[in-house]
Amino acid sequence: MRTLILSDIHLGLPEPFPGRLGRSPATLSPLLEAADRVVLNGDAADTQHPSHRAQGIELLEQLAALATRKGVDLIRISGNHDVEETALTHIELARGKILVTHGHAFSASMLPWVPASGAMNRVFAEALGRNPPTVEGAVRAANDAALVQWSDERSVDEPTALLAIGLRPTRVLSVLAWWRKYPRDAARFAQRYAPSAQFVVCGHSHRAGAWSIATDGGARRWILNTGSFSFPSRPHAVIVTEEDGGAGTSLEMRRIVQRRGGYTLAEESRASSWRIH
Ligand SMILES: [Mn+2]
Repeated sequence: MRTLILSDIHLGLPEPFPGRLGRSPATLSPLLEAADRVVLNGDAADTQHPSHRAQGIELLEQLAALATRKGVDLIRISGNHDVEETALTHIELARGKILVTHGHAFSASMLPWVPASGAMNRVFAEALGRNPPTVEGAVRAANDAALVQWSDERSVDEPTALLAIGLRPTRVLSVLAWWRKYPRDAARFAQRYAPSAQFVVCGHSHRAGAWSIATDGGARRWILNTGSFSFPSRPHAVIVTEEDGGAGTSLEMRRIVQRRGGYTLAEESRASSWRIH
């Protein structure tokens, strides 16, 4: 069984940067051929964005139909841009050794630079206190908080928010600090809610990479972040291969490149592969 994990595709959001392929079922099609099942690990489409939701929902439905035609299982995990009842909060692979979740629940503040951040953090803290102390409880609390952003007119427009960051150096610093601590937050989240997870596969921060993190008094964990399809990030995929009969599981992290008008996996990289026995 081969599982391909992608995140932060943001279907429905316009791509204003030249040289980037648009994100559509057609351009994503080659990736659907790379696995038996594809996990959309959050922010697959902007289904909560007041002005992009119709387009996001339509493209997502087309992608699901394409996956069905190709015989690929498509699994959806909620992100903060696509909070929905029908999406999962997370999945576990290799008997709990791999946790796959979007990542907006990792820290007390999911987007410290947006104007609604204070209100979002309050809703998150309150829901965390009410929900069971599980991955699902924590992600559901983050989902409640995420919805606050989409009801705040000042917060919905991401490019405007990015511009605002650029105009205010203190905000740049807050984003950089948040980026820096994000892998550690992910490791702490796993330590607390999914202690048997040796790997956390996430997205959300739009910063792709692999980090090995030791939490205080806890085990060392790999945090694998698949980045984003939107500018300025570079999209990556994590491929999990579970061998028949439970002999072992391997993980691989690959860049996604633009080739012949579509998105496709880059050549194998030996530096970014792991094995679980
Ligand atoms: Mn996100």
